[in-house]
Amino acid sequence: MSSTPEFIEAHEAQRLRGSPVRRREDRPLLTGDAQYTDDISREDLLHLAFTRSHHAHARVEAIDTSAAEAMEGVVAVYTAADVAASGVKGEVPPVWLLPELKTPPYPMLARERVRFQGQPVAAVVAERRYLAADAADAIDVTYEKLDAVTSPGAATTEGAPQLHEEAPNNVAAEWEIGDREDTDAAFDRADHTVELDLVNQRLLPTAMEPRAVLAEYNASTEKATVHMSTQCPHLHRRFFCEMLDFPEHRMRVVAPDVGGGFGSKDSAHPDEALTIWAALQLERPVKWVATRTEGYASTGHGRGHETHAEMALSDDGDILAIRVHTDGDLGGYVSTFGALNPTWGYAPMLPGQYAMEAMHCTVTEAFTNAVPTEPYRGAGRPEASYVIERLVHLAAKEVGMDPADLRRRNYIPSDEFPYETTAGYLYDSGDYEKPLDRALELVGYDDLRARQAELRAEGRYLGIGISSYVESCGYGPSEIVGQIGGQLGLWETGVVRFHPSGKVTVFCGTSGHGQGHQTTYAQIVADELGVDFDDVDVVEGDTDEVPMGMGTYGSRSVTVGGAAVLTSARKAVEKARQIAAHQLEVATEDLEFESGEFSVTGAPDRAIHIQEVARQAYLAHDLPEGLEPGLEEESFYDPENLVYPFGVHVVVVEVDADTGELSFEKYVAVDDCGEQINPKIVEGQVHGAIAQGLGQGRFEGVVYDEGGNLVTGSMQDYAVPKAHQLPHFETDHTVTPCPHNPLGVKGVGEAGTIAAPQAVVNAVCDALSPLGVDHIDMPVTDEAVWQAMNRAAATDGGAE
Ligand code: MCN
Repeated sequence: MSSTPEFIEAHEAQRLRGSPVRRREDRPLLTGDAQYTDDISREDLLHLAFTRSHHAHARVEAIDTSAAEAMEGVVAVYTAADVAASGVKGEVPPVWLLPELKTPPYPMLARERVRFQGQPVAAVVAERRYLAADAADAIDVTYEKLDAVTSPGAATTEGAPQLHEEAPNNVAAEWEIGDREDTDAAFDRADHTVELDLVNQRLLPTAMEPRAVLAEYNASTEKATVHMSTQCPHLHRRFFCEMLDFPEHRMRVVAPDVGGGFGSKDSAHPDEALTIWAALQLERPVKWVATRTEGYASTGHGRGHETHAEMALSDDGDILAIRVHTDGDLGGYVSTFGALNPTWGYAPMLPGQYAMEAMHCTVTEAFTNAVPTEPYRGAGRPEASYVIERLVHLAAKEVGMDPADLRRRNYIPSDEFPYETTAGYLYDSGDYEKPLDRALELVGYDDLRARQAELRAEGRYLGIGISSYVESCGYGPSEIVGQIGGQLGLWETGVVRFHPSGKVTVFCGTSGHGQGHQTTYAQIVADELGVDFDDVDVVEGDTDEVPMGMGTYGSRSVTVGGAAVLTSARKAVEKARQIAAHQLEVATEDLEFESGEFSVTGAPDRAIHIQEVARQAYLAHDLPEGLEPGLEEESFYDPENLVYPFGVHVVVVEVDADTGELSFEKYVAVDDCGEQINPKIVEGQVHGAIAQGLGQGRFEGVVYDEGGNLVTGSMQDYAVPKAHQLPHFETDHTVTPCPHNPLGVKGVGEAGTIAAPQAVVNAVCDALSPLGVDHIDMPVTDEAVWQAMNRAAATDGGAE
């Protein structure tokens, strides 16, 4: 499986790190041997289905469950009253708290009121899946319908329908960052200002397998086992145990193959918890698998920002300051991580790559009658990057500079890192001009500008969109996480276990679901120990096997998890060194370690391989005095700081002057994620993320109608991009190592979703700039382009 020519070459050169080793996890995924949650079955399995609210906002007046209960094969029917009677709290725990954040209860089953369409109101457990669904349909809920509001801006204006008594005007929290006075002063001094109202639309996570849970309870051992499509089994175990008042040491959570998560499987949802609760009640295995429509109507949505943004500039094109207000859409309740996205996950990254004197951002987090929002690939950073890069595009036009030149002029100089931004984050390392130069070279920027001018003379609209981004990922250290509201630590664990035969198992608390961790961690550890790549196996995603862990999200796995397994490998080498020295009867300082072999300095023939040392460690017949038998090490790695990957993406589009039809001509991405462990996987991650980013820029967007009905409730209405609709991606990279990470790595899993949306919008606005089109909200569909062209024609905005 791993024997690609590159692998053989890398292997012979004893350098797995940095090599494009083929992913060892792909075979089962590609041959149909993968096991997703819904593939798992049990003999006495029961199926659960939900009755969900048809209304976005209503009082629940009565629930008649009699018809469902009378159906043969229905085992149980539950409402909020049953949950209450069981004595459990059953509320989704908000895990990111802000000062004075309002956190009204988010129950597993709606109590007296529903606050979004799709909220679970009742549940049926039955012998068969379709019977459960039919019985759930037979439950008759009497509602008193209430007015709904689905825009965060509208929700906080006077007269809007009110969602929670605890949150007057639907305000969950008011939050700010930066310096208001300095920012205002910079604006007062500015030669130019630009401003923009924009919407960063809600998105639907579209994993191959929607959310799915199989819960079992063994009354004899009093243990619960939960197989679920999760990105973080240990965190989910904690959430569910808190919600269900269940002892944490008796619950095992396992992630089988997970067909994508994109952030939506790192939070606790009511329906998953309710399924586990039902299994505990019935003492029989219970499975719930969301249908696609059900998933869209209940899985945490992404984004949902409405923003007013301004930038102040000097005549020379220096960015002086930015001033931003964002209404962040929390949806009907505060979800697990919902409060983080529009605040700490977003606003500190608003300055982007640019040195500026001041910034100030205020955020209103609002309740709306929509699915609660959660992290979705990028989770705050795409929104920030979108704001700053759209402003920069407008600023270049305003001061009459080429947009590439304006960026270059304002980049934080490479010799000023680590650099504390005006928002207070400490960027670790950066060299922003390099990816810009490379991207412009790859796209043929100067020639393109010349061609654009020629085509314009012919009435054709070619557009070049630049997106220059920096993002923050690999969250930590835990102390800072705590200071900014996180009710969790963001360390990671890694265990390196030698077996007596010399083979190695690595355990890591991250939980890969498409990112190639099995391959990546094996590369790191095999290199460090000097053992064969195929002698190292990797285990993730099982709370009984991996001692502790925080999971995979926020592009943290390689920077935090990778550092943890590296640290443990290093510890194992140090313990092995003591045993080797004892065996060879020399001092530890007299030993050299290379390619797995300990040899005596100056006498290379006197040597012992680490895999033989492992055997000795377990035989334990002759160990140094006081040294414990065995060769297994564990580390909790808590990062020193976040990491700050960056890059430049450029897209070239042409807009049909008559129809508004948009075609992609070229897409170039140059990313810098520091040292790369596996360039092949990095490229795959960049490709997948660009596809998602272009999805947001061009095709996708949640639509609620005025009554709060989810119009884009199926894949027929929600436009996930298909391969043939996307351009060829030309990728390259620069390498600026992270100075505080032992591997020199930065995360890459979200880069494309952060970079791509504004590249598209900037390209379209660039194309239509002769018509005076300055902004089009995403998704930039052909229709949206056509409408913008018509509006421009109607107002004669074209005179430039
Ligand atoms: N890598 C590397 N060198 C680096 C950085 C990364 O070689 N300097 C490679 C490694 O092989 C690693 C992979 O890139 O396994 C991703 O690493 P990292 O950036 O640490 O991201 P995570 O593994 O923590 O993955 C999380 C990230 C996020 S936040 C989302 S959302 C996301 C994503 O990854 N969801 C995905 N990629 C996804 N890919 C798939 N197939 N499915 C998802 O749901």
